[in-house]
Amino acid sequence: MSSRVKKLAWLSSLLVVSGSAALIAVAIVVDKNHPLSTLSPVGRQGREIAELINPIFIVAGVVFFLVQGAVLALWLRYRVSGSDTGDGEYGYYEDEEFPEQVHGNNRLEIAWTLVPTALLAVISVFTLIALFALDDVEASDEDLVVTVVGQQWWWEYQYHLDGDTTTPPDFVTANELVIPVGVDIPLDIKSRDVIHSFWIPKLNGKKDAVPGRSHDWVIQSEQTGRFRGQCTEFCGLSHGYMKMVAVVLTAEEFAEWRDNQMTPAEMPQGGTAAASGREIFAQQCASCHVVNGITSPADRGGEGTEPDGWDVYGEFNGADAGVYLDIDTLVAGAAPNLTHLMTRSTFAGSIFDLYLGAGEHLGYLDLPASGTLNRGELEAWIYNAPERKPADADNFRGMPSRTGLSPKDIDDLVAFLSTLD
Ligand code: HEC
Ligand SMILES: [Cu+2]
Repeated sequence: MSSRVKKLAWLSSLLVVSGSAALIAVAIVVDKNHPLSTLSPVGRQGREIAELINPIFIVAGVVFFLVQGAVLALWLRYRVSGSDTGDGEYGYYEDEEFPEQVHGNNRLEIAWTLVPTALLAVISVFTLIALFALDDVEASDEDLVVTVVGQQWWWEYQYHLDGDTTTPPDFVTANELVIPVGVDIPLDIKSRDVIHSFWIPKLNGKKDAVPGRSHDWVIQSEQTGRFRGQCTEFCGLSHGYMKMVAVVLTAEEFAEWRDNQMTPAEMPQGGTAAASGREIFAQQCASCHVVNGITSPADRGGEGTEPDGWDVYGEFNGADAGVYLDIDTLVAGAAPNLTHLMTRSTFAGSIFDLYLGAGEHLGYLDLPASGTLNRGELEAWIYNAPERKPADADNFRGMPSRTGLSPKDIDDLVAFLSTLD
């Protein structure tokens, strides 16, 4: 064997060994406290997944060490170790010392076929049991079904309090999926444009949002709190910024939140900053955003007519186009419903906090009254959203910039938005 080949052999063995060591290190330090960790579930379905991962990981770990150990042992045992011949080549066999050459070994081959087959068969039984358990809905008094609509690059939630997803929703919100604790909430997952995937790791696994289809899923949490999620199907430019939060409230808090979400916004009093903000909103924002009780069908081009961009959105709405073109459904089809913007703790695909230090310190329902508005971020967003989050507003993806607004316009707009609690 030439010394070059030998060096290569050394190098590759080294790579295998250090690579394995690195993998083990990663596996050991996997951060259970990470907000997106599946290894510290708080929901029934999430636990189901973790209980499957742990034993399989142990079995896979044993197999890993056995195989790597065998590779190492064979390498050490049959390593070429002749003496230097002085001509720059060393470590080759003389013909008579060549190890005995064998071909085929039935017993070994049958063993290494049967053992993995048996292992995988056992794993698949448990996997199937878990898979069925994941979208199985436990009966409860709650009729609520939430239609989750993914789109580039944020999530919309349409609440159907009677569980009937074929009728218009009772109210619509964005980015933060609010649910009561301890109850299975069925989800009906859809997409308006491309394939996305809905994933709140601590509560359940991933479920794809596919245009033209409706996927059933269910979510449950045994604890109150805020749990982070992330779109996990690459969906273009701002895919990485397409996040969401599941907010789990007690039954009483949930009822309070729900009743508030159903109340339309009130017109600001004349002469205030909020009132002039509302006027700017009607001109600059209401073609996309709905504020129940304040924006009107005329803002979006009037009933029966298709405002600019509707054809585009209608097309992407696919089978659901009729629903979104119906002004009474509260859904603009293009932008988050802002009726209760101030009740959310995050905005723009949950990448910005709407309140400073929210989540850790304040109760969710106290945010509008006692939270400190993240004013700088909100103003920057209104002025030039594509700079804060890459988007393609010319093609109706994301929010356009409004750099024509004066500082006073922005102040007024924020004053108006602040009334939306
Ligand atoms: C062409 C349609 C369009 C117009 C016009 C528009 N927006 Fe938006 N807006 C969007 C879209 C789409 C999003 C979601 C963007 C994202 O999260 O990536 C959004 C997000 C927002 C959000 C964050 C909402 C949330 O819950 O995440 C606020 C606040 C907002 N817009 C305010 C305004 C204001 C104020 C105006 C007028 C100055 C305006 N928008 C004009 C389309 C529009
Ligand atoms: Cu996505």
